[in-house]
Amino acid sequence: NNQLHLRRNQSVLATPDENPRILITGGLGQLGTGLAKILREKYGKDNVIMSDILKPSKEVVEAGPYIFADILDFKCLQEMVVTYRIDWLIHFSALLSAVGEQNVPLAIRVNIEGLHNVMELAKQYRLRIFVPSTIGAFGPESPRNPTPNLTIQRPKTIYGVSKVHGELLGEYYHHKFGLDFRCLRFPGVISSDTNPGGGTTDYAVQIFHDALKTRQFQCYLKPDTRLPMMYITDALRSLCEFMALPPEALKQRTYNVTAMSFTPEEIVRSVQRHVPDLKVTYAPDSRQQIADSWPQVFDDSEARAEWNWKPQYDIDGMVDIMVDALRPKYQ
Ligand code: AKB
Repeated sequence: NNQLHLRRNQSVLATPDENPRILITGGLGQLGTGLAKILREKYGKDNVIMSDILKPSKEVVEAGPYIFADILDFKCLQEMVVTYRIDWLIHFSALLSAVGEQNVPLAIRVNIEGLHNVMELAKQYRLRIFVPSTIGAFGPESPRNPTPNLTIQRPKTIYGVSKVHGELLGEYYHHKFGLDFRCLRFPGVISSDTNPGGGTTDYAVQIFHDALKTRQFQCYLKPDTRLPMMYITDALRSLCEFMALPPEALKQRTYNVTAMSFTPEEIVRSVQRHVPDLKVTYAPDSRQQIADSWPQVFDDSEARAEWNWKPQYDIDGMVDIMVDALRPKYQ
């Protein structure tokens, strides 16, 4: 009954000819700024509201609407959804894998309580909601090479546990209340203009800064640790394509997406094509154990088959563009 009621309301409220108004939480993280840029080009500057608890730069404020939003404050979120007449919510606020292990209570509050707030809000106001998941939602018992869309998920980090919870709760709300929940499981994302923070895959971004700045890089993972990765342009495009699909085009609500898989040794070789005198040492720390429990190769064949997902960047293509983008900064 609930579902029928919701569906009926949705058809009354739907405004398919108008651009959606979109709220991005955790907008100042690695993915938010780039995503806002693409969505603003597509749907209009004022239709994309960025939010975070951080003080924004001048560029962020000039690029379009930016407001303070604490995802732990339900009333504040509710007020924003009503005031800006939000249709889609993109929920990026989260503590990543390595930093989550340093502060488990905070990770539980942000990643789980915060998620409960946005899910409830999306249900109440019939929002289309996107919550990213991750390769970190798998664990040592999952098949690791390749890791299929549907398999055992017993993650060993609080980040992974919170992401599995998000996947399951979103799918439950979809099934029970007709909520338009959408979720992509991302691999490590590599970007030049915004940095990741507190993840296990961050070494694959740091290497570019250190290689160009000092010609030296110390890697916190062993040379043969294989992990799935993706260049940010591919990651953001997968998200935009996925969000634009009509609900009836989705056979499921959670998909693996990826572009490549490499080890530290392999990315070092690729970077050395540009920085031949790069020297690398290896000093594995607690992040090694996390990486050893994650997928090595991610199987995204269902996203490819069901909504034509196709990445454009392989390892060398990604390295070329990263070096081009960052070289001027260190010259
Ligand atoms: C992390 O390393 O925690 C993230 C992820 C793969 O989800 N980059």
